[in-house]
Amino acid sequence: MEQKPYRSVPISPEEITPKHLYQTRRQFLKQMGIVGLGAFLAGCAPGALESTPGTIDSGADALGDALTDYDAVTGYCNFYEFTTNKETVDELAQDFITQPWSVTVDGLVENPRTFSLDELLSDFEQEERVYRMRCVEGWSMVIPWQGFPLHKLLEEVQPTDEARFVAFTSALVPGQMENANSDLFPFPYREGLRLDEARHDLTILATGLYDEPLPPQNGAPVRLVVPWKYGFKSIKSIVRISLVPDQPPTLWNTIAPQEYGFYANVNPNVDHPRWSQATERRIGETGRRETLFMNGYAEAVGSLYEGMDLTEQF
Ligand SMILES: Nc1nc2c(c(=O)[nH]1)N[C@H]1C(S)=C(S)[C@@H](COP(=O)(O)O)O[C@H]1N2
Ligand SMILES: [Mo]
Repeated sequence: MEQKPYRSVPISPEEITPKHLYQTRRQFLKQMGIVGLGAFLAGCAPGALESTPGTIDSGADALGDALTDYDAVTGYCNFYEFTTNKETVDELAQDFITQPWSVTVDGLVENPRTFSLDELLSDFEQEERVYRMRCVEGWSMVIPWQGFPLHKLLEEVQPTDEARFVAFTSALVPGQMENANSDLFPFPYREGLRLDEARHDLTILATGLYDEPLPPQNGAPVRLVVPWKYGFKSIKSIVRISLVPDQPPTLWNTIAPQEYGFYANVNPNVDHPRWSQATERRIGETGRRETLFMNGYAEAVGSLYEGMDLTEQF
């Protein structure tokens, strides 16, 4: 069961470890032979998944999969508002202005509210979550995020009984994003979740990765992470979260509904019309791995989809 074991790691914005310090610390742990121990335990001991959740310090996720290198996590990105070239997003996004920033939460809620970034960082305890990320294109990573469960934000605004879905919108800043006026993509980027998916404890708003504030290319200053769904659901640089009665339109589902379903749960048995989803390339590894149903989180989230035909509602 992967829903409960994540321990809370309170991080105040002042305490964020600069990357070089973090790397020094990891080097030290490595020399001590400590890095990888968590992975070893998780791999061997039955029941270890409960007692040994993935952490940055263990260098692995709850299945014992090694963290993807910082340079790959931040250097190989999808952020189409800037470019469709994964390897130059970091350069093109480096001057993206993320301060001041605010996220408006509105729609079917008792207490509509606009949260400043500072409020998101200080009003919600920041936790560490090490998650696998599986892109619909067939590559994957293991990323240590910092952030907080979306349900904590939803508790603040109190969705009404009519609220059934949550619609998310990314920032769109023409002066700063090269593709902002692209004819190919109807930006702003939009995504959505069913309310029960949004309230699941695995669903987080991420504000950092590898113990540093989110780099622009990874969706600074705040982005969604839904680890059991294809990466495109994990919308970046969010400015608006609206509670709505009906399934909201989303960018990929609007452009190509046969290729990108609204649910987009990772599923090795449902192929993309143009390629198989049975295997994936873990960045940093050679060869391919089997793709896990619900990206390996089925035990935690499977009950959300009881009674649904996942090949029809993909
Ligand atoms: N606003 C916005 N969010 C986005 C995207 C995007 O192009 N624009 N790409 C998505 C896709 S396809 C993936 S796989 C993930 C990639 O996140 P990462 O680059 O931080 O690994 O972000 C998702 N969120
Ligand atoms: Mo993706």
